[in-house]
Amino acid sequence: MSVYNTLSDASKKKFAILIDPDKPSDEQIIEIVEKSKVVGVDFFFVGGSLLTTDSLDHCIKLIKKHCDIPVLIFPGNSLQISKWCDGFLLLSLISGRNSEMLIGRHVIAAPYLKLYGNEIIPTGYMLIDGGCPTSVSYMSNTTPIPHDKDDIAMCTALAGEMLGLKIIYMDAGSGAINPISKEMISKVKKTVSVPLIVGGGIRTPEKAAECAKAGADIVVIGNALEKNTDNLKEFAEAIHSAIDN
Ligand code: 1GP
Repeated sequence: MSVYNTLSDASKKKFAILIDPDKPSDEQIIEIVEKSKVVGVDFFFVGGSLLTTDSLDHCIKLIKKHCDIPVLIFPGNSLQISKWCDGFLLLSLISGRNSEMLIGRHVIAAPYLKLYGNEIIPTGYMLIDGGCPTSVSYMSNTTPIPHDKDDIAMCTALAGEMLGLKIIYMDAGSGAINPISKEMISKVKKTVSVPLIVGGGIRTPEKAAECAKAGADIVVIGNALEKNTDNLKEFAEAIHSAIDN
């Protein structure tokens, strides 16, 4: 089964853990992987707005050595490419108006992605204002969609789907103060037919459940599990048991 087919399987909500390969030690990665196997985490997303070490390959190989959970690259820039991943979220930053993020970086990455034979998932990536400047808004030099402008989010997602993008990722940015509102998630979900990923600033299982119930097909948790994996099981249960409101 392709990674995209797994992402699009609407029979249950999915739980993705974001790992910034710069941050955790090998022991921390192994701990999170072992716990993830027990509770049925669906995906690992690996990447970051800015990597300062040469650890992407190592991180992916370490995860894959310890589990069969698909590892997708969630790239912060065109250097974040690896032949070891199971899938690659080829992000077009459709909430912004920076042509480098819409097509420029893709031109640079495309021959390497072809060489490595990665499964490509064309992704409409939408930044939503999370109440504070985030690394991704600064590094991408784009303005996020305002937190309460549901109509802009809906039309942006719709345009992305019409352009042929296969998945929409709405992100308040890692460490956002305010996660994306359930109203916006719900309206975007009703507007598009492609799968919807939601992440950024989700710190509790209750909030994760709220996002999933509002319509997120895949909920991404990063920071909240980075240093403390105690409630990984609760996150998994909250997401996996959610059904659309
Ligand atoms: C950011 O959606 C991810 O791209 C995860 O965000 O680290 O805030 O959970 P957090």
